[in-house]
Amino acid sequence: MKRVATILGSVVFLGAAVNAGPAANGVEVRDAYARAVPPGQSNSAMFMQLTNDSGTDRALVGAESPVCKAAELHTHIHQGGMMMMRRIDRIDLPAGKTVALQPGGLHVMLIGLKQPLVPGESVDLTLIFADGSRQLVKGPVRSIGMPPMGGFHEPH
Ligand SMILES: [Cu+2]
Repeated sequence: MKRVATILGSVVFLGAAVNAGPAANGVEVRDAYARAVPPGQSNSAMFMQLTNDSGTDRALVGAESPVCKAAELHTHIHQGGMMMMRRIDRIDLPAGKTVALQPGGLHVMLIGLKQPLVPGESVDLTLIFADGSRQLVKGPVRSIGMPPMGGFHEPH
């Protein structure tokens, strides 16, 4: 019993130390995960659901992760019949809404991976919001069939 209490205490303490204030921030992050990539691949992406329960519009303006040189906010656009990624400055999080970062849409791009992303491992990502607050997110590495919109042909 005593041990459980100690562990819980340290988790709470770590959370408070890392986050600029998740409660004050009011953005709940769920289902965060990173895409597994084969060794030698230098980029990957991270996905999640962001629910803004704060009652005020928020926006994601950046991210950082120890697994890569730079993390960027990206979206996909259709251009000339092709799906292309584009860097964006912010992802708006309207009050009361859930915004999905998912394959084929918005995502956090992990650029210049410093280590292979192997399924079963976990990736730390710090989300940076427009009001300057930060929130640490941990997500498992998962294998996912990549290209979106059914454009992926699995070799037999
Ligand atoms: Cu991207």
